[in-house]
Amino acid sequence: MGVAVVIILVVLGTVVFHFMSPWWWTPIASNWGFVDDTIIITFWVTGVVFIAVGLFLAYCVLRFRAREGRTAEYEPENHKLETWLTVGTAVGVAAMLAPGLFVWHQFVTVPEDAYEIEVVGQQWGWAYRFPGADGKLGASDVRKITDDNPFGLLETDPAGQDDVLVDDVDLHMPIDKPVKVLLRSIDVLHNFYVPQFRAKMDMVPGSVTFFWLTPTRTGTFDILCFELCGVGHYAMRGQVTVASEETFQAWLGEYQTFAESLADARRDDDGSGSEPKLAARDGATESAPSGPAR
Ligand SMILES: [Cu+2]
Repeated sequence: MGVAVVIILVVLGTVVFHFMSPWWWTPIASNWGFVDDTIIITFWVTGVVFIAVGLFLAYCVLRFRAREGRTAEYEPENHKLETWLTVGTAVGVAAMLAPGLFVWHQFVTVPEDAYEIEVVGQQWGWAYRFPGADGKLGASDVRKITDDNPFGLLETDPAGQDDVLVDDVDLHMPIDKPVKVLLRSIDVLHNFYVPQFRAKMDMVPGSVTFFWLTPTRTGTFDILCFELCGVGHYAMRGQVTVASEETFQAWLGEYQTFAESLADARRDDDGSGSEPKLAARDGATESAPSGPAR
């Protein structure tokens, strides 16, 4: 009797906790509401099965408890019951997996008019690149990375000359516009994650991964690295601000293009100020993870 009561209390307590718990997702800020829906469907399927199995267990403990003269009956086959359990399990698993296939199809089908931006991950910080007036991001190669060219852009690619380089962990995005986020890492595995966007993707050195979203709510949200990437992993954070197109363009206008930053860096290298600047950069590298080493 006691065991059955404990099982029933565990089932009831779990259900009450699920609905009363103060922990829930942070309010969504992108078009990926379908991602939340699939998780809620999974909660329903697993919740119903959990309650049914828990209550059935309590019933069996009570109904078939040990009594004087009662013996267990051995019944290895029950075709009717097995058919029901197989069909029920198949329907439950399909209900959990099928919505995920639909949402994944949407997730990898990028709208034609999506605005491309690039996120570059590095132990332990972020940097961003936006296409210039030509609307195209230029080619890059990690082997071209130097102090003067931290993104490793190919100087021979004209499409890259007007790319705007944001060497800062804070990112801005325009609202209500599909954005294709191209992801690149220049050292180890990272993962670009903004919880409010309900989208994330691994960043793999040597390849360019991507996801897309349409930001639907203005605000400033945390950017987290979601892949354990070294001792400074916890500090690999940034912020993304979703704002109007005008605010976004004004922010973007504060940054230099690749051609401008290269010319500036080379002018600095030629001048007398180059030594202290490089020394300061080396110092910053050694003091990581307090800031991005670049
Ligand atoms: Cu990381």
